[in-house]
Amino acid sequence: MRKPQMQLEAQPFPYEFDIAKTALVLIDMQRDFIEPGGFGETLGNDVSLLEAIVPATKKTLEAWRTAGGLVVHTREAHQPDLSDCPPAKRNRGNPTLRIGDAGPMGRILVMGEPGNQIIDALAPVEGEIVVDKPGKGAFHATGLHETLKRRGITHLLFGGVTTEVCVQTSMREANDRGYDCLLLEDCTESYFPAFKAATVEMLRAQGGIVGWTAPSAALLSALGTH
Ligand code: C5J
Repeated sequence: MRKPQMQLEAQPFPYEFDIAKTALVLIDMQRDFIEPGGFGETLGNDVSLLEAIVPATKKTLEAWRTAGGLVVHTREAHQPDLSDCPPAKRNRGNPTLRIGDAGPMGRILVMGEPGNQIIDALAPVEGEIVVDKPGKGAFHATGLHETLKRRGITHLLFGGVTTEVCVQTSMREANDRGYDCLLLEDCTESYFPAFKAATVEMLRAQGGIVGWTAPSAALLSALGTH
């Protein structure tokens, strides 16, 4: 049975939401970012930092599913011919393997490859939305806004990786489209802890200029799950 209006303790002030109008959006919890041998590691990052959020994210996902809430999973994923990957993206940085190159988990950030899949612990189940996105933001070239509007979704709870790149971009895109957004602080991570801390601060600054932030325990408590 769905409770209508809920409130959870958040910063900069309590966040009110209705489960029926709210989606949990998990950004890019993919092997390519979280497991050794993927894109994250080829960029020179320590992927174990990201793996640390999996238990809290799994617990949150399971509680949200039990409450009957909509779940959206995104994957940063390109077409095999890379027609949706501009050179400006592919050539950026100095990775050992670029997008589209063959790595230990298949071609880096290419749709359908083993490394491009969401990690087993958080794998989507039937009825959940899976969005393949060619950019950092979940709304760019995906049709996600139209899908959410059709379902009457007005509020978004964000988790995923990395905090200051795809999560922050998606949350800002969502804010500009009129969604009330909250970032679950322990369900998101960066390869750079200082970047995560700064992102959490800046999103909720100035009275919640982009949205709210809260630990997942606050959501679990609002849902009556412990
Ligand atoms: C990055 C992402 N960091 N999912 N992608 O390139 O944040």
